[in-house]
Amino acid sequence: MYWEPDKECMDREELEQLQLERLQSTLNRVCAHVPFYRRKFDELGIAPEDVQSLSDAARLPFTMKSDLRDNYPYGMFAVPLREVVRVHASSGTTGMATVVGYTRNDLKNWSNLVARIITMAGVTKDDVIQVSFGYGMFTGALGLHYGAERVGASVIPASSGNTARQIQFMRDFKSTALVATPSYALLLGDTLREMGIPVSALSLKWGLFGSEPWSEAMRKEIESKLGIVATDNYGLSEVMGPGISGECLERNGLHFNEDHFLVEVVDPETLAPVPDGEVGELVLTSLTKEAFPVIRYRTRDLVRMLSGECPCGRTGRRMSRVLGRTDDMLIIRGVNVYPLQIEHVLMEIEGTEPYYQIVVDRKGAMDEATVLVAAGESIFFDTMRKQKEMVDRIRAKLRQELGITVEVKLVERKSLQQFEGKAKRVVDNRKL
Ligand code: DLL
Repeated sequence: MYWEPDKECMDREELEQLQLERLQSTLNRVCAHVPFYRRKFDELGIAPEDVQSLSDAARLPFTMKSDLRDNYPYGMFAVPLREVVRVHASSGTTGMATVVGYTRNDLKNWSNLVARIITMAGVTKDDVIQVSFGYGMFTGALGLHYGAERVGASVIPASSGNTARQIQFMRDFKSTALVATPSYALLLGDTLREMGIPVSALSLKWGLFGSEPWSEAMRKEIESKLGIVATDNYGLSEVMGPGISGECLERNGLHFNEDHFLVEVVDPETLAPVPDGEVGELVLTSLTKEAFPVIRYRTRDLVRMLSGECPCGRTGRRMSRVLGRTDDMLIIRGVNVYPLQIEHVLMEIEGTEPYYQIVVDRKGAMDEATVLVAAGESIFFDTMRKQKEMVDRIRAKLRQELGITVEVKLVERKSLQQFEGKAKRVVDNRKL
């Protein structure tokens, strides 16, 4: 049920007092040990002791990904390297990677927070948990791995790739829980079918998915293909990795581990706070991290804070699933488009599969977008007329949802690039 009930169900007033104390000590730590923060605080004319309430946090400087890059590799560390026992790096798909570090104590907190997420998703020490994230610099695999060991589950460090072998592990080792990206979970489900293995041959019960955006419809698809209950969990390497927030089995939003993170949602343009229920950029401050504390880190992730209590009894506030990223918004002929909007449309259309890619080009002064959609095999045996009908239907729905016309091409799933980790949904040739 709970991993640490006294923390997860803490009285709000008590929690906020704890947050304030921890915030103050974090501010002291960064001002004493991280020149970047000392300079920022000086520029703004604030000192750690000026922060006397949680609302004072709004006066603190923001931290951006570019700040981490400018201080590559160790400039943002608040402890000497001798005290760092682990280093991770973010994928660095755009430019230089960012490097993060953990002290022994940070690792202890991290595995504990992941243990909370795992427990709230239904997994116990009786489960066999297969971690199908790529092991390496990515925080996902080792993060979930140590959290699961902490819970006492039997961990299978399968890593990602070799999909047929993953399924063999699942079957032979009787895995009851799967950890992966949602897109890889879907691929595992489809591969299972192709191999002619019924879901009943597996022992899977739970799926813990995260690290990329996915829709509610995608959840249903994965659940039916793998015969599991699937939950969403969220995190980012710059702030810790997985373990920042996760869904309980009520599945009505992701609970934050607020005793370790101060949560804000701001308007990405004005940086002013947005009220609960409205979409804004998630901003996080670490409250207990020793090696790599971050103050008001702008995650670029767009979320809504949910109000009301959760029947599970946890008092940690909840966020909606991630609705998009401020930097994966495409501007096509002046209109804002999020890849997740396209997923929503495709999931509603019978005969398509939730594998897709958006290719954007510029012809002269004009943007042209093509959505490549995987269609079930049967459509390719149909008449041209039937295929065209389907393309027209998708195009019309996309026009309705996005407000612009895009080209649609039906392709076989295998002709689309397959991903074992985070799926790359957008190919923007305008930036090349
Ligand atoms: O993806 C940490 C993680 C690993 C979280 C495993 C959950 C499970 P990064 O590689 O640094 O860290 O990528 C962080 O991935 O800013 C989001 O844009 C996205 N992301 C992470 N979790 C979710 C989620 C890990 N549940 C970036 N839904 C974040 C949507 C997510 N997007």
